[in-house]
Amino acid sequence: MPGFFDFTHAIARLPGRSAVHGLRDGSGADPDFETLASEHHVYVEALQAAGIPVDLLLPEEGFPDSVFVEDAALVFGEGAILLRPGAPSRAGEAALLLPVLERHFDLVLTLEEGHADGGDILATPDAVIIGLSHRTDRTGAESLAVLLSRLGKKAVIEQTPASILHFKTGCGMIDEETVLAVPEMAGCGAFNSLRVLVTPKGEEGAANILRVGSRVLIGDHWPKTRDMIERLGIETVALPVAEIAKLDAGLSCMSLRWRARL
Ligand code: CIR
Repeated sequence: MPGFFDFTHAIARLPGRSAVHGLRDGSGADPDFETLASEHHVYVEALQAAGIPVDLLLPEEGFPDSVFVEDAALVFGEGAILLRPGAPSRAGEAALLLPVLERHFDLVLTLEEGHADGGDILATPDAVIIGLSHRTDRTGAESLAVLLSRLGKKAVIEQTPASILHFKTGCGMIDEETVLAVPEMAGCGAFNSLRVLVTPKGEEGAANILRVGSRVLIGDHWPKTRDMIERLGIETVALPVAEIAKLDAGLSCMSLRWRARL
């Protein structure tokens, strides 16, 4: 029987040259475009190697952060939801995804009020956790919870620690019962029914892993976290993310993934 992470489809968007001007906290250096593009390429190949066909969209130069498709929509076998990204420069990104979502889904719902970024949404087998953050407000979270109920999903609203951009910047699912989390999020109430593994000291940046099929994709400079996951008997795939990380991004944000219903 297919498992929770056995996705059958993914959507990603090639980075445009403008991606180097994407949002970031603070005034860090721009990433190098060629390296960022190669990191994206390796990422898409890793999804394909996990058996997931990727619908690869063309770059959108007018939206530097549009390579991070996860933030503008939510996708499930039951249907898709167009979100309302909380950063003003990203507000138009949801509309860009509408055509591709309409190609893949019979049902596309739209968040009509407030703000919510997909990076703040962690889907677990029991519930969809919505993290309030600098990008996701209570109005957006509550409206989203209503839309999720139309897809048969239970939503739980939680707070993201103020120092963390998105809820999933600080956590990611390792398997159906286990979440990897940074220390500040380890006690999160929404993780009560999950086993929580905490990122080793100095490897907090590793938390945004991506489970696809039987593998966990992880940034390539987090050896202790990688060992911790492999000791559970789970295969890991280490990917280069140094340039993408300069834009406060990790592995989940570069794709939308779902399992189509038969
Ligand atoms: C932003 O600040 O919106 C982008 N530079 C990074 C978005 C990362 N998205 C994610 O973790 N889901």
